[in-house]
Amino acid sequence: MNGLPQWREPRWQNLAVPAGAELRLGLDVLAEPDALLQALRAEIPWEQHRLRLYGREVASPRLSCWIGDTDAVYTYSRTRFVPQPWTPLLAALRDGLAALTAQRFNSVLCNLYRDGNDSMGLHSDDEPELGLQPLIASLSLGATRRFRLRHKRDPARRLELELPSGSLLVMSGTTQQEYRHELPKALRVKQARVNLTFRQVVARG
Ligand SMILES: O=C(O)CCC(=O)C(=O)O
Repeated sequence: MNGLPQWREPRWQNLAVPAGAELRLGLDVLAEPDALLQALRAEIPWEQHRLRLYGREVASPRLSCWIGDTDAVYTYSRTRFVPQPWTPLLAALRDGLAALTAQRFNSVLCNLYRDGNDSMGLHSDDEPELGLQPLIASLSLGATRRFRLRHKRDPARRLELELPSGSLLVMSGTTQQEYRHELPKALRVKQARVNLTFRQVVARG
């Protein structure tokens, strides 16, 4: 890949979205997603975060990095993350996504799933510093992985999606208030995947 990411007109999918969730899935939003993944693997200062689960500290099953404006401090899993500075590629992606979604983003949580053993457990992005109805723009690069959404109280309201390389999932409205989401392990998957969730932190965490 030469230089900055090249955007394409998204192909928006028709999704049978359960009540209370607002989701849009755009396919092929980037010209060279796999080359972009390689560039981001090299450019981002990946870390293995420590998470607190059931009173124990465990190593997160993926590599991550919280990047953003200096005041976009974010707390999740009872850990406070001070942002790393924007890299050139992430700043270009942020600006492209702002144009595509008509929303400003001051931060991005980057996750690197090295293969299908890496995962993210069921959670919602409902931290107070994201505001009541956050719009989260989630870009996926590399291996196709399954994404699951489950209502917090009604087990009948659920959705499973495949997120291919170069796809953009936009979550908004009451999705985070009403639903949890996860990226389960997929042991047959040997390739890496990078996921970038662009967010707007509205108050200090
Ligand atoms: O990797 C994914 O698609 C999910 C990421 C996610 O749930 C998050 O960053 O909150």
